[in-house]
Amino acid sequence: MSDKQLQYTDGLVVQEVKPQLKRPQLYKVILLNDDYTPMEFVIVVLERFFHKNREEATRIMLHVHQKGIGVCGLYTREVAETKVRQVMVFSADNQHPLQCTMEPE
Ligand code: TYC
Repeated sequence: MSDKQLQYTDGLVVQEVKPQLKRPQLYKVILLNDDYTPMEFVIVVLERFFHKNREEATRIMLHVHQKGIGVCGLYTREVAETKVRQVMVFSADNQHPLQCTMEPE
């Protein structure tokens, strides 16, 4: 999307303009491993807030369990912030220490 574009007015080429669309910065929403949150709870988090099916949720949960960290999905900033908040509130409400954070892609 970095090519210059020609802008047309009344059928005449009048000027070169910058492309008007920019892709938004995306953020990785990240889950962190801990020793206490039940595996089943993490799978439910991935199903409920990240719309993963059980198979994909299980794969991501096991990746985080084994590697210590893992990506749940890529989102624009405000969507990512909402997901992080939803996971943190849901975990605290259920007395689990599960940590969720975000970082620029
Ligand atoms: N390590 C946890 C256990 O053994 C499971 C777990 C997986 C916790 C992923 C957090 O983000 C996490 N019960």
